[in-house]
Amino acid sequence: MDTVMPHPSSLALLVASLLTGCNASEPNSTESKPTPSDQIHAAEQSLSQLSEEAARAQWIYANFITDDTATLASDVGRAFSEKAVEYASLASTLETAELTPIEQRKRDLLLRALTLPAPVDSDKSQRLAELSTELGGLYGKGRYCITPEQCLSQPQLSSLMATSRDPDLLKEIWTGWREIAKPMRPLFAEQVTLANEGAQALGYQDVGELWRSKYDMAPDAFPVELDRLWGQVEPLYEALHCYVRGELGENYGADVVPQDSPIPAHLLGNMWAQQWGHIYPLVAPDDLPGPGYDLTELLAEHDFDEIKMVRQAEQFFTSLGFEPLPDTFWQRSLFVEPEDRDVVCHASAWNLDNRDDIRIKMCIRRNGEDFKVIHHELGHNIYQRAYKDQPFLFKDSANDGFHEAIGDVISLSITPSYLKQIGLIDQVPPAESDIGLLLRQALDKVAFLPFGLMIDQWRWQVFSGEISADRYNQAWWDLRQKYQGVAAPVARTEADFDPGAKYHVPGSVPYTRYFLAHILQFQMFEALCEEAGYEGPIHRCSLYGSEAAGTKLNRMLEMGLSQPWPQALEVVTGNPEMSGQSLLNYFAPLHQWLDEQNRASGRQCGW
Ligand code: X8Z
Ligand code: ZN
Repeated sequence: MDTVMPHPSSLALLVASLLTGCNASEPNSTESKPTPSDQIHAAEQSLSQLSEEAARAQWIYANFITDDTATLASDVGRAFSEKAVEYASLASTLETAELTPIEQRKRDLLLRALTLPAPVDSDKSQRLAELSTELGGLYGKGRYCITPEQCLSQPQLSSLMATSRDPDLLKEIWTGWREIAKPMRPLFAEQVTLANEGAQALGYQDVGELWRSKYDMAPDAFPVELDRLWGQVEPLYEALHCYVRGELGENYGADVVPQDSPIPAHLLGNMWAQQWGHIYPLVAPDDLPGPGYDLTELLAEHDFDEIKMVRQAEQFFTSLGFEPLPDTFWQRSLFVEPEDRDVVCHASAWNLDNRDDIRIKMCIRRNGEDFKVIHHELGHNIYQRAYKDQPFLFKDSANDGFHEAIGDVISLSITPSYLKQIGLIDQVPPAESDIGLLLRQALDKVAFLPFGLMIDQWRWQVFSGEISADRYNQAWWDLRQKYQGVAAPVARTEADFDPGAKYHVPGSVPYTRYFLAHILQFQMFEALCEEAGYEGPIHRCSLYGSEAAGTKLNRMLEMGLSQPWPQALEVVTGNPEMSGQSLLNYFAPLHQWLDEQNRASGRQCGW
């Protein structure tokens, strides 16, 4: 959602669209022509000043969705995007031989900073801005009414998906939520056409190629790299899928969960079947010694309200040596879903002034899932604050997967020993319970992998025209089946627009970042555990209290986007390559156990 509704955790990308023709460097001024170096510098200064205004307009809209705030956000978005395109064009003409290496990197960043570039035609540019704002608003305002009196918001519906075991109710909620997306379809199709026009004017084949160009490698090499990573972890996913389908079949019956077909998507405890942790009690064998506690229940028993949950997460970061969050964080964040207005509830982290005005915006539910999401969001904030002294164009993560990984590295540390240290449990469960803990973790982290991959596989093909507008939904479910092995529980048609029911599609937030984050977080976690002096099975490690790990992590965070990502990764892991091996190490005992279970039950895996 960058140009109009910037993804807040990558503010630099958003505000790259704020580049203005600052007087000293007007591109078409003929007298005393500024040097390329001056132009980069002027652009950066200008950006830095204007970013605050942009972020505030977006913050207000996302916290108070009305026609008026939509118009204001859209106007600001349009202005940004037009300027960004103007400056990206300028950057492409700059004589690179005259630039220092740092300036060359900044020039390259200007060229690829946008997410949805505005077309040159001003009517079209205005329309693109309106479309992006409207799509974001449709998602934020989305409700499903289970009775005429009871209309539920997205977080409320997600709670039901997590806790209900009634397949009919689950199916109703699953289908009902997707009604919000139907009106998005023509708007989305128009957005694709206009943004592609903008991307082509900048020399990209389409928006997908622009998105793939942001990883310090040729855009064509990036999908190959993704295939390599997915190939490493795919066998583990297939073993988990096989096991879960078998157990769900035992629970719901083979008529509801056929054992040779994809799993019906409404039975996995999550609106999008992207993380399956909520069905742990359903799929864990009765005789498996599990964790012996449930994080949601622990939080309730210890009177954790929304603020206390955030305080506890903050305390994890301070235990690593990071500064406490500023007072303004507590005064200005949104923690609780307001009853009297529409907000974008999907959790996000913001930096409003590119310095210390960091905030989160989240409709926190008092459960274990949101406790982890809070750590995820604070990871964004801590990163933003760590790179605040970088020049403006380097105020971002090494690549977008890094931004998404940091808070998750911390929440991997929410182990039994950590919960004991902070007084939530009295005893650390014995080693025999590790399989239960790992299963619980894999249902979230391993199940997510193909979902993290397929969303942009779909979008890249949409942008390239390979998927035309009359096949949006069919192609979506083809990819859901291919990667995840899940299927819609009711027949879908092209009157539906199921991709629109996932926040990041109407929000125009690229999604491959989350796949990368799920690989990277295990690499970083493994390396930081070693730095902390931890010895033992990696899934039992907690970084809590390790200033050594915090110091090393911070060294990478403060680099921001100043170096290509392999150099940043090397600072923490000693290895400049992404690898699924750490994730495999973490889950190795579970992988073996899943294979044994599947073999013993004579299950036919695959779909
Ligand atoms: O969108 C998010 C974060 C905000 S950046 C809450 N996540 C993805 C999602 O919810 O779909 C985190 C994991 C995946
Ligand atoms: Zn995030």
